[in-house]
Amino acid sequence: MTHIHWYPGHIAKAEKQLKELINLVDVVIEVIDARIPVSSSYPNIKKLLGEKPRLILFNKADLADEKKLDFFKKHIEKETGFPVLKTCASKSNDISIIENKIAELGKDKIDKLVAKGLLPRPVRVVVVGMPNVGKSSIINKLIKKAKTKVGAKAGVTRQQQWVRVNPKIDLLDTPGIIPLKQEDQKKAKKLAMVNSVSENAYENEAVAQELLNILEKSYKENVIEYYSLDENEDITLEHIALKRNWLAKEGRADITKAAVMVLTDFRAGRIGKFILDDEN
Ligand SMILES: Nc1nc2c(ncn2[C@@H]2O[C@H](COP(=O)(O)OP(=O)(O)O)[C@@H](O)[C@H]2O)c(=O)[nH]1
Ligand SMILES: [Mg+2]
Repeated sequence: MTHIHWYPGHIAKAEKQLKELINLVDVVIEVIDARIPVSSSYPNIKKLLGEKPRLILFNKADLADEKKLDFFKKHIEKETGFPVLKTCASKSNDISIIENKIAELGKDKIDKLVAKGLLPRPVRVVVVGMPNVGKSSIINKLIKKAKTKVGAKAGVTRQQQWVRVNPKIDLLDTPGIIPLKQEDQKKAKKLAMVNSVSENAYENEAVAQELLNILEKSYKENVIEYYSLDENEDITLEHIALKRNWLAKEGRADITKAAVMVLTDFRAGRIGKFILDDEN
């Protein structure tokens, strides 16, 4: 099995940047890929946020196994004490629910300011998450209606802008990217499956076969049906390639092509709606 590798220097820098962004806000929106609700969450987030409230979004819910997703929603709400919303940033219009939750989560902070004799101000928010989970899509939806750029505030050193989403919410227009750590290879592979890891960091064949192994456990029927496989044969890239007549040299199965196709089909939700994390 190939190892997924990336660079500690980048991680330290990314963590520092993330911390700086979080220091600027009252509420953090953590975007999670609904297909891997545990593997795309950030283990260090509690430490990073301290007392700061968090809104958790299970994004790409349109690609996830709905039943299992409801299990994870309940589980994570109970574990964290924070609300979880299922979202589909590429389509639906659940934005007002997100806005209401943000205002609700930030209310305490604003009340405290007022109690100290300060003027009330909008709740400040940042969107964070691993690569490709839909952070920019969420930000775009939130700021679509909002035309006013509030402009730079003290402490914003880079090119981030505050955008007034509504009178109660100011959003940073740049997301915080959660760095990937390589100590947990199982998790790293699942992140690769959902395209959250740079393609240079892994080999398609290994990741695609691992994906098939996971699907075989919980969603065997979907894979057999989609690729018209024989029930009594193992679900392998080779088997899929032969069934589809993807052949390489000397009539051998084209594993390389099968790997690309399996990952592409899975990511587009063509094989079915799945969750790759275990419920326990
Ligand atoms: N099916 C589906 N695709 C989504 C959803 N949200 C985002 N995407 C797609 O996922 C890809 C990455 O989204 P993006 O917002 O750029 O992610 P970011 O890297 O976290 O900023 C894009 O192709 C989006 O169109 C969603 O809820 N469902
Ligand atoms: Mg982005």
